[in-house]
Amino acid sequence: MLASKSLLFKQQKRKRKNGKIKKSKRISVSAKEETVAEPYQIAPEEEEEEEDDEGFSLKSSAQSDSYGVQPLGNLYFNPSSHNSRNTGLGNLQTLTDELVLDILGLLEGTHLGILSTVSKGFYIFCNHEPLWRNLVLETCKGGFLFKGCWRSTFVGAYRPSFPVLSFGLKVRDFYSDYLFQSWLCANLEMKPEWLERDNIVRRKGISLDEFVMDFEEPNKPVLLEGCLENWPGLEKWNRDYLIEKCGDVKFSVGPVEMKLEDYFKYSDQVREERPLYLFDPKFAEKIPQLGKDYDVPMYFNEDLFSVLGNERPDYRWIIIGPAGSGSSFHIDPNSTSAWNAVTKGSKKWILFPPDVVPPGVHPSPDGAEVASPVSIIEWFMNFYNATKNWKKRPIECVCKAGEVIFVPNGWWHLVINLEDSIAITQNFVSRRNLVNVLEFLKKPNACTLVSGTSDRVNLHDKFKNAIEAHLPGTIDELTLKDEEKKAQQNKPSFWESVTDSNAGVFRFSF
Ligand SMILES: O=C(O)CCC(=O)C(=O)O
Repeated sequence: MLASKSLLFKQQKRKRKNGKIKKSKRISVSAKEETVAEPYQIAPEEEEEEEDDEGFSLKSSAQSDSYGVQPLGNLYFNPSSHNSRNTGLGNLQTLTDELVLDILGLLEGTHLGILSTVSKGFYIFCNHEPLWRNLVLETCKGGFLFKGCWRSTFVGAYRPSFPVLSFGLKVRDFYSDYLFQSWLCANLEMKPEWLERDNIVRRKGISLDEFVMDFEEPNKPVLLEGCLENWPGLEKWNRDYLIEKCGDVKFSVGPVEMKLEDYFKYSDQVREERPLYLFDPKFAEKIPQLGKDYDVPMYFNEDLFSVLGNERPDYRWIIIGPAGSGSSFHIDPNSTSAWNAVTKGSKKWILFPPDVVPPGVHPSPDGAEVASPVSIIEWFMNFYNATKNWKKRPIECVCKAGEVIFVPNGWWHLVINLEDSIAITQNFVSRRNLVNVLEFLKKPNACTLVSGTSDRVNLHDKFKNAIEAHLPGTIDELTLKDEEKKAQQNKPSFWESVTDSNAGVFRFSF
C-alpha cells in the first residue's frame, strides 16, 4: 500500500494528465442501484487537459468507474475534511478497508446489491469489482459471458432483465487509499522506464555445447533468438485458428475452466488489476494438433522427468493472456529449469538470481509460501525503483514473438504481458540439474513444496528409481561431479590462500 502522501501526489498527476479518465463512461448499474443512487451528489464532469510529465499515465481505455474515490491524502486538502467513507459505513468505519471488503465478500450477490443502496460509503464498497469477480467465479465457474465489468456479468447471468445505467455515478468526498490504488492499478499504463532496461545476454544460432557451457552449467538466463523458425504455431496460432480448432474446448483459467472462445471475449474487454490468465498443462492432450504445432528447441531436448511416463509432474503449458496479465514473482516448481517461447505478443521479464530475494517479496522460511504485492503492476509502482540501486541488479528483457527465454532453476522471475500474448513454456530436468531436483524432492517438507502431481511425498523415490533403471550409475556420477564442483567453489584462490581475505593483507607463516 502506498503512503497517503505519495497517493496524493499521484492523484494530482493523474488528474492533470488524464482527461481520458473522465471521457470514458462505460459503467452499468442495475435499476435498483439507479433509484437509490439518486440522492448522491454527482461530481461534474470536467474536461481536463492532458499534460506530459513524469507521472503515471492511464490506459486510453481507462474506466471511469472509480466512483470518484480519491486517495486518502487528498482529504487533508479538503476544507470540509469530511470523508463520506466514514459517515457511510456508520459503526463499521473503524474497520480497515480490507476488513470491510472481507466481510462484504461473505455476502451473496442480491444482498451485496441491496447493501449498496444504503449509503454512499456502502455504494462504493459494494461495487468493488473483485467482490463481483469472486461471486461470478464461485457461482458460474467458467461458464460466464463477460459484460465489460464483473458486476454487470453477475447481473447479466442472474438478473438479465435489470436495466443498466450507461453513465457512472461519482460520489463526492470519498477517500480511501486501498480502493484508489486498486482502481489505479487496473488502469495504469506500464511506464516506459519500466521497459527500458534490457540487460539479458542474447544469442542466435549457438550450438548445444555452447548453451550448456555458457548458460545451463553456470545457471544463467539467456534469450535465444531464431530457434522457433520451424514452429508451425508461430505462424498459425492466432485467435481465428485457435477458435476454429478449440473454441469450444475448456482450458484452465485461474481457478476455473473456460471455453477458449469465452476467454477471448473476456480478455478483449477486461481492465482489471489481475486479469484472469489462461495457463493450461493439458493443452496438448486436449488438442493434439497444438502439441504438433511446436517442437522443443534442441537446447532443451533432455527431459529426465519423462522416465516417469504418466506419473511425471505437469511440465508444459500453453499460456494466453491480455496486456497486464502475467505471473508474479515465483521460483519454478520442483527446482526445475524452464524455457518460455512467445508465439504472439511480447512479455516483460524480470529475473533475480537464487540468492537475491526481490524487493517486496517475502518467502516463508520453509519456502512453501510467498507473500508479495497484490498485483504485478503494484510491484512495479512500489518496488521497481528500489532495484535500480541494488548491487545485484535483476536481469531484464522484453521477449517478443519468435524468441525463447531460458529460466535457470532457482531464479525468481516476474512476467507481464505487454499486449495480447500466446506462449508455450516447459519445465525440465536435465543432467545439469538432476542432483538439485532430487535434493529438492527429498526435503522433509516435500509434501508442501512439491507441485504438479498428486503424489508429492513419493515423487523422489519414484523418480530416483526410474532414473536408476533407465540410466544406471548416472545419479552417482553426477553427485560426485556436483561435490567436486562445490569443493572447487569453496576452495580459496591462490591470492585468497596467501592473503587474509578479510583484512586484505598478506598472511605469513613460518
Ligand atoms: O507468464 C508467463 O509467460 C511466465 C510463466 C512463468 O513464469 C512460468 O511458467 O514459470
